[in-house]
Amino acid sequence: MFGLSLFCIFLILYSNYSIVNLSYGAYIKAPLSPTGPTVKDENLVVEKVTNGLLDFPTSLAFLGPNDILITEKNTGKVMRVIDGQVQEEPVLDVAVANSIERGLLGIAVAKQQPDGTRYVFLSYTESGNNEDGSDVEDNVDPEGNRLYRYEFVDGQLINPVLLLDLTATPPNDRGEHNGGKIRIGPDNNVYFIVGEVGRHTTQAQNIEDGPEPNGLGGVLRVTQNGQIVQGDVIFGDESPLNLYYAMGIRNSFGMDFDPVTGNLWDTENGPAMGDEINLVYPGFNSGWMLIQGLSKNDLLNDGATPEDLVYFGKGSYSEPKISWLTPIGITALKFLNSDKLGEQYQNDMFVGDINNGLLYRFILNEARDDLSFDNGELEGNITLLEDREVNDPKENQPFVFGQGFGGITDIEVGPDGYLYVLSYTGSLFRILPSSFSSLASSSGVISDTLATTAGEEEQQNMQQSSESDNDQVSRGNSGNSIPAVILGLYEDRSYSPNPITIERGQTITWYNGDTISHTVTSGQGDDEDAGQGFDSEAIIPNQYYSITFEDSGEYPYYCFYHPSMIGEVIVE
Ligand SMILES: [Ca+2]
Ligand SMILES: [Ca+2]
Ligand SMILES: [Ca+2]
Repeated sequence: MFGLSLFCIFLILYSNYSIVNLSYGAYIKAPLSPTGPTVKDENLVVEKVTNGLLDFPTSLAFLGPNDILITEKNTGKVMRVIDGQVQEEPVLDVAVANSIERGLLGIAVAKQQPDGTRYVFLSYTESGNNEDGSDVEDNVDPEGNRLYRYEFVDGQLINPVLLLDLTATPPNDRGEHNGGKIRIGPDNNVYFIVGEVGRHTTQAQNIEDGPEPNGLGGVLRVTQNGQIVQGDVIFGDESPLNLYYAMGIRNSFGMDFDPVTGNLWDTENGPAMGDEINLVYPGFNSGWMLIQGLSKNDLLNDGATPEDLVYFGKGSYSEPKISWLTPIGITALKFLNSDKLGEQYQNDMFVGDINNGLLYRFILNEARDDLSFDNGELEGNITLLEDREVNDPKENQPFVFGQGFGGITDIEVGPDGYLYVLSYTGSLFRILPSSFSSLASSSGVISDTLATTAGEEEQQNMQQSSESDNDQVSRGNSGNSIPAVILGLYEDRSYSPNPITIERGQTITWYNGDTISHTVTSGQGDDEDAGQGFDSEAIIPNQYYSITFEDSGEYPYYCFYHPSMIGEVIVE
């Protein structure tokens, strides 16, 4: 319908972004902001910690101050970062299946044993033939989703002990929902969260006439030696029920223990709806695959209520503390057990997402068994949150603490008490008071701006963006560029103004003023040739995209991710 010759698309901010890349949850993965991540609190700054890019980092853990281990999803390498320098040689390189959400996924470092032994726990989808990616390239089934204990000795991870061996073979031939995060609990046991691995439908997924639970779809708990934890029986005393701490979990990329109460909290991923934050008590049943999100909404459209779930032992259902109707691709969860960012943030919960690259802050109530919204700390319309549901991306606003990180895969608190944020785009950032920032740099941590330390790809993006920004400014000054704003999910009011009427040769610059990524894509969602005329791909919050229209005509457009968002350009 439209030829590309009709358009001069002079600004493509995110050339490294691809909407056909389905890895990590088939999620839209927010690119790193060309100007670097920022936080709202002007007393805090974001610094880049790592000098050198990591390959799709998934999790991090501290060995000590400025000494960090980071897992790489697709290579199976555990990289070490000392004083900001990514060391050339990995401390371990395992063979992983790495399709979609498979790979080297989780890491936890235990407190030193009395004899000086340092245990490091790793979770990964082990390759079926000792080669990385053979599940993709040669269709080799993975060996399993496995939890290992290693010892950290002389800069190497050695003496692996297999603690948990779960199937990684999905019924649907895909590689999603392997979970993978690991935490050491206040009881010194090892907690491991795993999804239902490509839609297994056992009783642990609340399918009453399904097979017996197989260890998937829950939080599992073992001792540091891989033994069953003795004491109160939660779901049952026979294998594998005696491994489960919680079940009915579809998939997760984040969990942490509240440093005040010791309660476990998690993030859970819904399908096309119903991301969640949950308080995970022993016996928690999250409801999948009969319930996702708030049960009263019946988002899965199956008419199921909590009474229809499968309960073992002390199992019981609880509603999420908050749920998102439109998924954000919720990922990491970490409590800031430090006052180093200011007392007002101490013990607050920080959460990341992969779709938008946003960092969220949640505050708990006084009893710390629920989230608190009406606390005077959150800005914005909190009355919209009384229903415990983010019905519209605008409702995220009170929680948004920082942005521009690119898809976030992990969050940790360092021995320095600062908040560390890992981006799938390959860098680790940390948030600290601006007054301490220069001090940090003199102590050897890399604190240069992105422009001087970024990898090649990042630099390319930045050049494009700064060129384009100049372009946009100069055109704006000459009256040739027409500003437009992307507001969010408001159907034909999503883009403003709408329609936009311009003359031939004029340029429109869309600014994404929403809190999630959107696109400007030619056509409508059900058109066969949608996107062939023009396609911005993801425009992340606070970024711009411009198109010059050379020929007269009417050009409908929409958001690829949210097809109900529609607009029109009329070129006279
Ligand atoms: Ca490897
Ligand atoms: Ca749930
Ligand atoms: Ca709401």
